[in-house]
Amino acid sequence: MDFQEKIPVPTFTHVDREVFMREICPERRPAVLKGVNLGPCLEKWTVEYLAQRGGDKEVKIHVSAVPQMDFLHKNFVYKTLQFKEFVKRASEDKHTDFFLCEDESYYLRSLGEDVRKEPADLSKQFPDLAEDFHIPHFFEADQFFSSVFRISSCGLQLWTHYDVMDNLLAQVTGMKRVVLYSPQDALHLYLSGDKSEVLDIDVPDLKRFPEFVKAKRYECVLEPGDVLFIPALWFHNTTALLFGVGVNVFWRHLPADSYDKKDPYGNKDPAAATRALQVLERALHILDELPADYRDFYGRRMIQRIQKRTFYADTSVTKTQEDSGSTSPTRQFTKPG
Ligand SMILES: O=C(O)CCC(=O)C(=O)O
Repeated sequence: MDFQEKIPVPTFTHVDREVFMREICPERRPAVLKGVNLGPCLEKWTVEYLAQRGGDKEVKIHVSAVPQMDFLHKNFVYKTLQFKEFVKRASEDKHTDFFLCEDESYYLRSLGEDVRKEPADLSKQFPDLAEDFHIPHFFEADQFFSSVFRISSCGLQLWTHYDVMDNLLAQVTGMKRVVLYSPQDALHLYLSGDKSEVLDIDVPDLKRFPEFVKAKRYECVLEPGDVLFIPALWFHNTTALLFGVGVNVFWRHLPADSYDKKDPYGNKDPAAATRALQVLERALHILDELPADYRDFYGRRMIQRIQKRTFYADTSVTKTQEDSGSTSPTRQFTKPG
């Protein structure tokens, strides 16, 4: 991995709600928080304890013959197991009971009761375990969106994706490598919806993905008790270095009505972004009325207009007198009246 420099994610200790809200959250950059009080889960959550307290609740899991899950070629299957059986299998390297092969990998991203409508909430789906996990209240109670179990076999790698809400990823047991990329590197990540098509981020196919080298790679290894702040829109790719249990907590940091109302995962684009993308599609259809050389010319002008109007700082665009409209992007946003 010598094509990209690894930038360490900064670590903070003794972070309380005030410090988080004043110094960390407004920076809109990932941060590893150490020493946050996560409750007795840190001592209690052994495989045996989890199996006993989580019991026979059925969970829908990802199962894959290889540890690197590939959403493009769907190299995994969805299966249902009782939580206690799932935890047992995820914690072992070789299985006597299996779906695909004896060394298959398991991953749980827990879901809400009605998976299409309700976000996951540990206190509803796993009340006996939820009481061991203290959610760090670094946001207002009414901003809370979901709390999600992330339980992975050793080696399990989850593809690079972004979510649209702020998120704390708490590592309770095990260790996890997390690689992050800034939203400003979106154009270097070969996106397909909310996911990057570059699956092997350590040995990428640079013939297919030449721009990937330009993406700045931020990296950290989470140990038990560590909490990673993943700001909305930051891309993240996780690899479990050991079997491990994590919980992530999403909250709405934009006004509640900015979000898609039918989004139990917290990964649908905000309503205004969806509308803007739909309008862009319409604009592109209108350009189809023109010959190719005109489409090219007006397409370039549209790109320039978008860059000037939306990018924080853009040194790659030559500023011209062409656009006399407001050009300074701002962190404030205006909601439609
Ligand atoms: O921990 C993981 O495996 C994935 C975490 C994740 O995707 C998230 O925190 O949004």
